[in-house]
Amino acid sequence: MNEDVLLTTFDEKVAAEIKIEPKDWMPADYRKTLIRQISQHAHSEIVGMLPEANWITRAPSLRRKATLLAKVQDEAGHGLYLYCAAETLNITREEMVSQLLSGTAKYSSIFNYPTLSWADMGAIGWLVDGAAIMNQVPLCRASFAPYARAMVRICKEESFHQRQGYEILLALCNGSKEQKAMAQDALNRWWWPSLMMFGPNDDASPHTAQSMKWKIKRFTNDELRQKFVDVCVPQAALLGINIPDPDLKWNEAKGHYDFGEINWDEFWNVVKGNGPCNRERLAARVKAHEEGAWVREAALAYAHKKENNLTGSKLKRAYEPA
Ligand code: BYC
Repeated sequence: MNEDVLLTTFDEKVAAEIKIEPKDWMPADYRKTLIRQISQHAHSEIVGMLPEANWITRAPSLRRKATLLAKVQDEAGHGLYLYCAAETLNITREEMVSQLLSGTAKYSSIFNYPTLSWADMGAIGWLVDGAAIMNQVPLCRASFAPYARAMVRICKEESFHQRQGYEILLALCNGSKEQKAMAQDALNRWWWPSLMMFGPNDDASPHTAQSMKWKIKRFTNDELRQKFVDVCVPQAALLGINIPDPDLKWNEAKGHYDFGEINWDEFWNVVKGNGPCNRERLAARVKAHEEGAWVREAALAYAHKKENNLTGSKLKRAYEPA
């Protein structure tokens, strides 16, 4: 079939909300955009394990430890579903991982900030997972089927993560003066980086317009950021702590909260690799990859052995009398 016909069929499917499967024809740039977004998303899940893993051994109770452990493990699972979804687009896991480890692939800016107190586990669950849900629920309707399918399960788990974080903060805010101050300090440090998770403003976002046309993204970065601010304000009020933004106020005419200007210099600085923890995060991933080499080799050796055994038993069966 000629390329124009294929493109028309593709556009019609997207317009009719028919999902694109890996074996369907797709424009080269659609494939490229998906590989970029899904692999960066997968890397974010994997690197995102590090700031919270930092607190597993220091969780204040066995219940909190078990919950945090389960949450961090869920993030690993999310990374794996996403790498699998990206692999259907004709890129290997090895290629993606090597892009992450060499620093050529991005991952979410948020994971380049340090986790300084136990309250940060609460703030990450509430704000970081909360922002992730806001961004990811619409991705369950992404036009590329394997991405959309992966997002359904991920979102269910993220919603549990968000609640465990909020519950940590609720406990701290109903605790001693010092505990409440810890919660406030965590909100002060995580609020702005959480808003940055949604990416640059729409007028500075090179990919949004096309990704919206392709129905990969269903809302723009600014639309999602606004929804996030709107849901967080009453949640902060319930906790009794203050969002660190003097410009935050209800705008009756818009039916939304106005909020202050994000520090975009800080955002781009972190994205370019110069945030407080970028080097530490990459070094941790490189170390884990190197130390895990024997596991990969053992798994491969086992797979080969099993393959040969299977061939052997099939051969044996073939010669057995009926
Ligand atoms: N950090 O044109 P734009 C999670 C890059 S949650 C770093 O708007 P797009 C988790 C962008 O990649 C976090 N880089 O791009 C939660 C692009 O650079 P390239 C992960 C960012 O793709 C809790 C450039 O800036 N979530 O996993 O249309 C615990 C221009 O941006 C950021 C996802 O990945 C950022 N914050 O929109 C553990 C969700 N923002 O590629 C884990 C899926 C932008 O041209 N991804 N950039 O070099 C998306 O929805 C979209 O990719 C984004 C950006 C909204 C993030």
